[in-house]
Amino acid sequence: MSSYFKNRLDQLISEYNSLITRKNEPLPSGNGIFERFRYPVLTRDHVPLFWKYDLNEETNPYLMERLGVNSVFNPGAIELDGKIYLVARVEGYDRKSFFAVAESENGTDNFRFWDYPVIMPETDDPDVNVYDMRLTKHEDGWIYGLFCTERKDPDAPPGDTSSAVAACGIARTRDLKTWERLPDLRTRSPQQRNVVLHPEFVNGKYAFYTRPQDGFIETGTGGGIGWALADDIENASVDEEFLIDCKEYHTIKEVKNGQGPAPIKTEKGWLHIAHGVRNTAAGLRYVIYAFLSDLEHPEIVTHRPGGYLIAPEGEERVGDVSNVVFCNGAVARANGELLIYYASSDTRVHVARTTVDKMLDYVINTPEDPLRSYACVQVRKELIDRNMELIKSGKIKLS
Ligand code: M1P
Repeated sequence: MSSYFKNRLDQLISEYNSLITRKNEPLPSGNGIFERFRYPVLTRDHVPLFWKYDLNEETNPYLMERLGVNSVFNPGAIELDGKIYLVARVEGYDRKSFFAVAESENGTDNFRFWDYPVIMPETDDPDVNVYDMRLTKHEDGWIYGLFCTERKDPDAPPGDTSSAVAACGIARTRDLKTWERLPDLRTRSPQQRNVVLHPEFVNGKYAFYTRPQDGFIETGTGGGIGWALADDIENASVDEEFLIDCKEYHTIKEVKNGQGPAPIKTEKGWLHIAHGVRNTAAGLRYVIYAFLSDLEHPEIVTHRPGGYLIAPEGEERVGDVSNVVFCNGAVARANGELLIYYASSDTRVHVARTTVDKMLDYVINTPEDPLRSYACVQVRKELIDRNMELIKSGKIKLS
């Protein structure tokens, strides 16, 4: 082995090992709702060297990257036998995404990819791109992975090489290793993204959170979180789809929104984490929000805290698609801890740590968005009034 090759290999190995063994730590302060962590939990540098480099000096004397990885983001998340698994969206330099499993003992650091990415079978109509898997441990005993499958729009006019059709791909597994691909979900909407399987049967049927939209980018009359039931998962098809959480003028979800992970069952209802998109002069801004729905009727939203839960901050604001945070994976642990995995700017993955109890307090006690500046000031004034009483009575001293 030449000294050049050896030195370069040693350096790559040393950088990789220090990254995947680095301890993560919660950042001080925060807003009392959740805590951020100092480092992202998964980045493109977590991808094993042997996925990118040809390690044979004879065929790669310069030890070049042969198959670069552009980004690692938008993971589904699940806990199995006490370990946390992320099924991440890994995007090659060629812009195609694929899924890969990374595991960690504690869910906040030392995530390590398995040796091989997921080999996701295709249907008769091959996917061009697959991404954003939502994992659901369903009461039927399977673990389902629902994801976006994207293909070129067959009706695109000549010369249009970007129009695409997005649909919901469905696969199931017992171990995250072997995946059985089922037919894509059929709905009346021309496009679907951000489709999520509810963990329980509803009226004996499989229940889906959908995101109907008219175009690939433009949502048109769709764009909110929908709800639909299907008799069968092996040939899933829904007729009626109605919106349970709509996009709304001059809010964090003015342009569109979408369900995040499968909702979490709590004693007070189903806890949902979702993303909302608004327009700005600098382009779209994606934030993460939360809401609660009824235990018996998951399609009925009972609490809608106003505004966002997580918005991009600091380095999170910059990346391939800047000013984006997006969540499609969360894990509620037996000790009450809730780990929310979110990606920033379509580039890397972070964790926010909270508890189910804190989130219930948040969704139940945060005022709804009253939708007008005057009404928002009234809500804030009521808060100030209540606090002023505490301050004036001496029960709270601010200095
Ligand atoms: O680029 C931001 C996000 O855009 C899409 O989300 P939505 O369908 O709500 O617009 C998805 O492609 C998602 O992967 C991406 O993070």
